[in-house]
Amino acid sequence: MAQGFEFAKERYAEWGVDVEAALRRLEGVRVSMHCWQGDDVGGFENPEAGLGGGLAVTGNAPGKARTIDELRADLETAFSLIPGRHRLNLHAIYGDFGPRPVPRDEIGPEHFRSWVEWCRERGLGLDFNATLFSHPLAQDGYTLSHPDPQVRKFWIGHVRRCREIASGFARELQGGSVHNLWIPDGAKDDTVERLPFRERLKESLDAIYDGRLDGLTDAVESKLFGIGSEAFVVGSHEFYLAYAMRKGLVLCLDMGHFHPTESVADKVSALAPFLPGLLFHVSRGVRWDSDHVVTATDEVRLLAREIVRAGLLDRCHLALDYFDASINRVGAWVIGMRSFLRTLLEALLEPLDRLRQAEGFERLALQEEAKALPIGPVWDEYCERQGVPPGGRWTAKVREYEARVLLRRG
Ligand code: RNT
Ligand code: ZN
Repeated sequence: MAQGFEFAKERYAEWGVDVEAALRRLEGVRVSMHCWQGDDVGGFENPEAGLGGGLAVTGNAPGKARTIDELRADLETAFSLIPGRHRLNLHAIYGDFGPRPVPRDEIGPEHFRSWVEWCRERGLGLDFNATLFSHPLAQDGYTLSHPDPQVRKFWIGHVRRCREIASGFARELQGGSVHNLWIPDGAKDDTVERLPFRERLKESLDAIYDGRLDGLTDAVESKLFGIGSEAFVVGSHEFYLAYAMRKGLVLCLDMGHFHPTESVADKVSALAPFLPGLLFHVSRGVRWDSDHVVTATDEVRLLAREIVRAGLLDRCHLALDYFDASINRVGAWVIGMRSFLRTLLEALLEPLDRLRQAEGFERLALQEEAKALPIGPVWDEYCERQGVPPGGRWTAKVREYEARVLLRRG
């Protein structure tokens, strides 16, 4: 047993918190870990093609995964250091395509069969994302809202196939599957036309979401700005909020996709009464939408708390979204997953009954005192029970993997 666990349990009990119940809840939480941290959003379609869509990865830490086998080995190492059973989040460019290139509007379940097997063997769920960037037909900045109907048709075909593929994941694996759509469409500088782009996007989405697919959760992701789309983003928050409400889709909120002083946590209760569910891309924007590795920042802790306080854990899909190549990429995954899970544990350990009963200054006072409750030993105990190293001991494993595998990749 982790040192101090019994003591911590008693402290929480004094505040009316059942630690064992919190640990059981945490065990049921499945976070979707994004494959793209492992290879700087490269994928296996055409690894030479540069990253597009205004996404940027900085850094050149050695050992980037170059093949599907390398990415799987890295994922496996990361998952072995993360407590609990989780999900994998794939982008369409991560298919097992074989030697011949497959056009994006021709990809199918066969290109993801080996991923399904890989996940099944490891008890992982699988989520999916259409890839509408890093492609010649996305180069001029527009995809589903493109003025050329042929370009729109190509991308509609791609996303329709992606939904089918994800629905297949839901049939084959536990826990359904989320397909999330994010597109790069927008303009670097002041545009004359805005409405026609949004009308075309709406029309394209109607052609994509023309019916429900079994086990599939459809999510759409908005953005405020991107590199190269500073002046105009077709798929803005208002656009997708309206669309999701009308079609009953899940709305994806990426923590880097809002004005810096906007609270994503506050949006949870504002949106939940109107939408079937919410998907979060947990990310860390440093001064801008920089996609830094997730850490236990106030924003993330507030989000976790709000989801738990509002009793929405079961209606929320939780996913990570960041890409950092300046540090060991496996370490980057583990830091983000462990930090986020720990913020969820912190939220599950909140003395909610006491806080709800408190009034006036006491409400604030108790919230402050509760911040000093001893979560450390409870987290360590959870890690030990889940068979992963507690505390900071996991970093040695990543160092060892770096020396044995990553540094030998050349
Ligand atoms: C881009 C969005 C999107 C991507 C991934 C790779 O700003 O956040 O979710 O990060 O699809
Ligand atoms: Zn995102």
